[in-house]
Amino acid sequence: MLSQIILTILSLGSLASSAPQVHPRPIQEPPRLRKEWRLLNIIERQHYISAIQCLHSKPSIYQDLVSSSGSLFEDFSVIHKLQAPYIHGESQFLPWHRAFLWTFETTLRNECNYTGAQPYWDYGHDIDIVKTSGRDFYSSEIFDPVTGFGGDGEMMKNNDYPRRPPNMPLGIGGGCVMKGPFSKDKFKLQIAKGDKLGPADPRCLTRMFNPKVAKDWCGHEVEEAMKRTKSYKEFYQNMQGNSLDYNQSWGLHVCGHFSVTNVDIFIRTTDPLFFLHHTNLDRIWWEWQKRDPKKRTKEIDGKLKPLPSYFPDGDYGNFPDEKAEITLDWMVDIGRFGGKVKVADLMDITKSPVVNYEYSNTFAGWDDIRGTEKFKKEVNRLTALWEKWRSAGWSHDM
Ligand SMILES: [Cu+2]
Repeated sequence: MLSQIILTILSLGSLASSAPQVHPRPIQEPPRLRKEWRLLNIIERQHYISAIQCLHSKPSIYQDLVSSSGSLFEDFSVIHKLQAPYIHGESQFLPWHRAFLWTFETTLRNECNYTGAQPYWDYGHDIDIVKTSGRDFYSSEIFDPVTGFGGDGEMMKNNDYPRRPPNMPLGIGGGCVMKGPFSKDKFKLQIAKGDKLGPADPRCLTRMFNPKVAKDWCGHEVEEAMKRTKSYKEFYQNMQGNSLDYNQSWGLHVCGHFSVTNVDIFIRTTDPLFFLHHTNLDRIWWEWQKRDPKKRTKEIDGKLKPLPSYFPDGDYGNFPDEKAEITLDWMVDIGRFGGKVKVADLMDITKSPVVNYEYSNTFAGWDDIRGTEKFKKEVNRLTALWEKWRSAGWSHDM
């Protein structure tokens, strides 16, 4: 299967594309400002969710290659699925996903008249609230059934899954998402699971909340530790679990996925929260780069071949070469939507010839007061406000 996928990847360039590629950067546009989900107003939140639903209503352009893809939205799972073993647990993880997110955001705008930017989910904010006010992580606004992505999946008797990382506790749920815009009556998926290309596998979106992963790995102290790392190598390895050994450390990447959702790495993109989580990782990479911009907008290294713990049964053939390291000239491949993009062109998000965006500051000022009385007051004020809006059926204009 994998050698077939490799051939597929290598031949992608020669296939005719029926979707416009998203680069070069639309220079006439101002930089897109990516905000934290909670800093979007209710209307903006609904526009984003409608844009995802719109993308999911448009026919796939990948069915000749992956017969199970049911929509343009699932085509993004195709791109991710075909390359999953080459873009996780190794050095192109960050630039690849940066280009992927830019392509997704641009496609929402081009195909579905979305006018905003890709939002991110700062789960560290939720952990702050958990620790300060005692509120449950899963009563976060992000899981609201009306203004957010809905909550957990139905409780399953057996929710174990193949290749569960050692020491990873079982989550709660595992069945179809029960409420909100992506529940089983409103959101139907069909892309084949794992590295399979077909046949279509009609089903719902499932979720499995995992409070232990959230508590241990989603907090701001993990983000802060990441930002203190000195080299790109250390940074990308920490983000994906220290030494890539799940027994020692899961890291922020695992936190965002396993605290909530899909454990199948090939099709994680089927949960729209994927895009908010990965945008958060991209934000943290950018913040790390900004601490020493001269050096870190040029700094890229590390092996292209993933460490074995990511894909223990993966057969890599000769691609990529065992010892090959990423360089600024390496091309990331975003398939029929994004084409091939040079890593050098992805390193500085404000000066890139391809991407053009910035991040708004998350809950400005919070970093300075965390742990103080003032902080506690602010958390309680926001929590009360949100509860009030929610119980009023969101009738207030935020
Ligand atoms: Cu990924």
